[in-house]
Amino acid sequence: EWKFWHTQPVPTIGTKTASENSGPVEENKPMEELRQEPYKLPDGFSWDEIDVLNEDELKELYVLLNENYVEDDDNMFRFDYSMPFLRWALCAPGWIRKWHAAVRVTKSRKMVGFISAVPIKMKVYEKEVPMVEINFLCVHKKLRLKRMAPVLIKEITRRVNLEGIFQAVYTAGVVLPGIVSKCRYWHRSLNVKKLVSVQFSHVGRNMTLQRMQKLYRLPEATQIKGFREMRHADIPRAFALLSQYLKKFDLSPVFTQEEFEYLCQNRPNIVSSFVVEQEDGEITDFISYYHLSSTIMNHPQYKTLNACYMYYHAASRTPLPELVNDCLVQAHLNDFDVFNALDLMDNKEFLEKLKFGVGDGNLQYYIYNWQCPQMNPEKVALLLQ
Ligand code: YNC
Ligand code: MG
Repeated sequence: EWKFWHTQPVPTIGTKTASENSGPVEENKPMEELRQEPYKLPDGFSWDEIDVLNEDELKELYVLLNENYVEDDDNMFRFDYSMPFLRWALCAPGWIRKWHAAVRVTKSRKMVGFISAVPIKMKVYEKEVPMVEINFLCVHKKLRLKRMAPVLIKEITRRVNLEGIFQAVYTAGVVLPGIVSKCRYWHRSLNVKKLVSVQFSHVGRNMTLQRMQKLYRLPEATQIKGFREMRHADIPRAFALLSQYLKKFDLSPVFTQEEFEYLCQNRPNIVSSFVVEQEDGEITDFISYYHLSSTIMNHPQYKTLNACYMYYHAASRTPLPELVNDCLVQAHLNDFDVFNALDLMDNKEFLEKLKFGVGDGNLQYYIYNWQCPQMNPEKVALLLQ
């Protein structure tokens, strides 16, 4: 149990940390003590820093993830991150190429493993800490359970430490030592017929498909006066709204306006963002979602589940359920099959009310090399892709 994780600076499973003891598990190492050579891979494999600005290399990463990345518990759906989406997620402000670490078969050059880091400043309780977010850890299906993942994790840690950063934030469906919070996904059906057909949803007892379709029907137009797509000129105000709102949480990013713009501006097929503009021109609310499809693995008719995920938001005037409902209307108009949201931030104010159903499985939030009390999902305000 935890043969690898027990060697890492994370609190052992089950330990409760008092808030006065919050802080690093181990001290930052001086530069001269850091390992200079990459960790050794099994014979026949080598490291490669991939260039995601290069279309061919990005395509290789796309294929690795499309065929081998995260699946649901029943192995029916697998994330299908698009190439532009991956480039967006991996090239957040401050990104460096060394942190896009791939493993290749030395002879054939086939890409069989990947892990990434991008910088992010985090607030954890009262402290602001420069960190990285770790994402897209993937080992080819044929190389599973051979202890390759610990090598990828140690190598990205080494490369991050060499840049002077000693903490990382990440999420995973699996339970590991060092949990900061346990969140859950909720799903709001938009295209009931397709969701039932691909067995994402089921027609319950005492239900019919028709009654279900009626239950989830949405208005054909948004309802809030002044609800519209976010434009470039709205960014300073939306940024101010979000920054203010994020302060009340215990785990939240601290963005610059540049980072906010990079992450939350409208990008076709990647991010959609909206604001509410009052009659006097004031921007009072902001909401966004990102586009992330899944491959439907064994269906004769449907190959892709068009899903979107609620991303950052900040409501100062419009009640949150109304704001999210207009977001659902938009997602439906844009042909998404399902709208997903986590139970973090103030999301419990709308989940049941807007007919979201709880998913199976949790999404755990972790911080590497940091101990602090665990928190409820309501205190978490970090959305990773
Ligand atoms: C996981 N998701 O417990 P023990 S999420 C972390 N995150 O270690 P092997 C994981 N650790 O128990 P496999 C993990 N999954 O012996 C497994 N582990 O201590 C641990 N799946 O390694 C596991 N992507 O190579 C065990 O297992 C050890 O071949 C076993 O590889 C695992 O991106 C994996 O779900 C996940 O591609 C690569 O199953 C593979 O199974 C796979 O024998 C499908 O590994 C895709 C998938 C994970 C998505 C994500 C966040 C990752 C965070 C990693 C931790 C980062 C730490 C911070 C580093 C920077 C620090 C600084 C500064
Ligand atoms: Mg392995």
